[in-house]
Amino acid sequence: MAESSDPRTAAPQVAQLQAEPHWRTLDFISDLHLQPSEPQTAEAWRSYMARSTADAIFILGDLFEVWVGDDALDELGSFEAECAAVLREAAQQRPLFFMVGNRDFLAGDEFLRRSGMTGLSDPTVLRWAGTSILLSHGDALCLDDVDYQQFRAVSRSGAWQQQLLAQPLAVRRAIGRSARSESEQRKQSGAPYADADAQMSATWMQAAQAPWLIHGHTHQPADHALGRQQWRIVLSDWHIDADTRRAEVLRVTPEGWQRMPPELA
Ligand SMILES: [Mn+2]
Repeated sequence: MAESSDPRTAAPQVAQLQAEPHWRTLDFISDLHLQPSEPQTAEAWRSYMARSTADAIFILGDLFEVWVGDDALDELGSFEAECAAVLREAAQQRPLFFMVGNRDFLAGDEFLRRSGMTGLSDPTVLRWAGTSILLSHGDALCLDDVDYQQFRAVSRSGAWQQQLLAQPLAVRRAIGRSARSESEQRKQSGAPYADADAQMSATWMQAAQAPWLIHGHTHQPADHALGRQQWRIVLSDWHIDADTRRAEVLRVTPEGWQRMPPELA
């Protein structure tokens, strides 16, 4: 069948998550790109996690700028260990859900265990309040980024990951730094970024029977109306420093959704 070879029309495997009956307020965040060199972003996130009034928080990928392996948690005083402690504390107040992104896809079971979060596969459909919300990081939808899709296919294989994780932590940290500077160079070169493919998004939503799709990754926060009562909602990245203040929580209740600054969420 010719159609099935086109990824745009191939239905994905969609995992399901049934919401708890008492959940009324759901928060969605992604693309915080937490890193030691951006302390203001990390502090805004820490403060939000400690104070949020949501019934559940969904972190849809790229929480970290880079994740080089769960053994980073064992390094005394590491940034990763500090962040896991913030999560563990917040997870005692409400359930936290985590989906990996393209920067932190090596975050594994040990990270989830230590941070008290439940892992979500990408995509997952959330059945909640009589509706269905499809959740994704969003990178798999950006089909025009052909080089990245090739890297994604290779890097999500168990063999590739085992080979990388067999390297000493210091070597992996160096690999992470060089991948990061490559991506900075690309950003500065002004090369255009791919957006979520419209056909693929529609195929996914149909497969999940979900009128809503929430994703991050593109750093282009917007509410896209796709049809009657159908929405693709793109989360904001977080970037706070001396000149920039970009950070948003998407809060969903049975009445609708709003984008809030993290200090008010
Ligand atoms: Mn991403």
